[in-house]
Amino acid sequence: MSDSSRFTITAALPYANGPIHIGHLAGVYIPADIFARYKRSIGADVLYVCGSDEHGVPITIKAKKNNITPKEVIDKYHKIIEKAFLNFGISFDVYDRTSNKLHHKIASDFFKKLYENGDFIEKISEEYYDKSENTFLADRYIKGTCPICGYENAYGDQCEKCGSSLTPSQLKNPASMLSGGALTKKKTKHWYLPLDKHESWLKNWISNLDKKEWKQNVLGQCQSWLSSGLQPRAVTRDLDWGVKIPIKEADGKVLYVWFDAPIGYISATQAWANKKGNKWEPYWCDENTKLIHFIGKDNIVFHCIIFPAMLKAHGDYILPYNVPANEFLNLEGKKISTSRNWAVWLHEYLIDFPDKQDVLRYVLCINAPENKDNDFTWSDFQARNNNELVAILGNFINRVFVLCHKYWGGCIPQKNTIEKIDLDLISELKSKPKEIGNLIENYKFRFALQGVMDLARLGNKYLADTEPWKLFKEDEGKNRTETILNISIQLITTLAIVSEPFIPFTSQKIKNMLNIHFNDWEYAGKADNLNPGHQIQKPSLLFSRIEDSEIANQINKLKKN
Ligand code: B3M
Ligand code: ZN
Repeated sequence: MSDSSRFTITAALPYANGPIHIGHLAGVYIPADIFARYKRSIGADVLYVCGSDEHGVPITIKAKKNNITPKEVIDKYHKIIEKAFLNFGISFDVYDRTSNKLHHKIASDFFKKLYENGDFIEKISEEYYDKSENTFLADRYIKGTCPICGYENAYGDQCEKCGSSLTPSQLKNPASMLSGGALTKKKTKHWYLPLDKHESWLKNWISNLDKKEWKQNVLGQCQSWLSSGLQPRAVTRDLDWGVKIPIKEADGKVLYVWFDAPIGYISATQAWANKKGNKWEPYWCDENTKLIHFIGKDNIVFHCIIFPAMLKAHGDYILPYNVPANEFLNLEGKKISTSRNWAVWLHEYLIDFPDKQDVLRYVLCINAPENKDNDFTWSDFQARNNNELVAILGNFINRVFVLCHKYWGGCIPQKNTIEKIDLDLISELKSKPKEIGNLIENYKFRFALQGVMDLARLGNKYLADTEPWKLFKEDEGKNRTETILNISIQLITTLAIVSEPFIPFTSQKIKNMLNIHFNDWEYAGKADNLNPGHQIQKPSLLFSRIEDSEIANQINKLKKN
């Protein structure tokens, strides 16, 4: 079952203005990681790309608040974020940053090409200006009420509640984030991407039949924008932090962060290629490559409308094949909030649970906000760990290893006469990996992970039904015991492979215990991967119980904020 196709998988570039929390992980990075790991294991050519988004107003606001430079902000958080991803086993092929020279050049050349093609329109308009600060107020420097949904804390470029993409002048009751006071207006010239001119091909493209596998929530948002009519959108800003605009009359202006950030996927790919001595073009210019953007729902318009319009205008690049956006994760019934510190930060989680990366990966996947907003609670986290990872997966594997060591010194026994109950298990063993793979292909990661756990459940049931520890005492029974344990070990081998996309640290531990070095999906489901006589290691602990006191501790910590 080898897959020769090529996938460029991107995960939204996090703003380097703060650390990463569980909402980021659940919404974007874990799903993308599962997809990338699975595709690698079926033999596809995968490039999993990400990096820090280091421009835009979120960065300069943070700098101002802390009385440091934007550069100090990004250097600090880029490191923290990169490390958190690494610690959680997010398997990026490259984690770049948009402050890199190469990115500035690529983004600036991208703009230049569109400019020279005449793909922009130029307009002089009156924009909000803060006299006391002597600066224009773009994007997140302005907050106000969303004209679409009425949310009171919408930004000048976007409402995070309903996802609408906005301009500052659309906001009701706009206020400056800098002085908080009244706003004046001042004339300025900007370059606009005429999205209205792209509307008709975008409509066609979105409603195209082979887009059927797009998620409903994503299609729904796209259709609603397209049906209300697209407007030209400014891609330049009067700011001094960002990618400088490569034309004379735009002195003192930079690219809008949402113009340069998605180009960051391309520059990260080029940075990777330069480092490895590989070609980058196959990942962005080959029609057969599938470009998949993993994002949160607030980024849909940028990845399904604005970036495709930019790519199309440029002409050298493929368009996204799919944009599987997730909804939001809440925490203990409330919206995760950085400003109110209502969040579980990854670097803090690791201090309290240093060896439980996979537990968090597991819980965030099995409960992921795939089709609707979902809630993370510490009590659910504890229950999933104790009742599922410990009691089902860990327990099954441990029992089999203990019996193999007790009866045969860790040597895999042979298979003897096969009975119906064995055949039933073998047939489930054969079919499940295909089911799990199909679910992953369709971005149904929760169901896929349930499929993995179902396999472990089947293993436990098989042991409970056959009771090999009772049989070993009789002569006849010895033969049966051998067969049952041989099949159980084969099942564990499959579990090691199919669990890898979800809980890679555990998968590696199981493979170490089994003394195996392969991870190809094609071996999953086989009942004869390991030969009789193959020596396995003593079992080590895969999961451990989480006590009530540890959970109470986490809840107290949250409530203190
Ligand atoms: N940094 C927005 C966000 O974190 C943005 C994503 C960029 S992806 C090109 O929501
Ligand atoms: Zn809104």
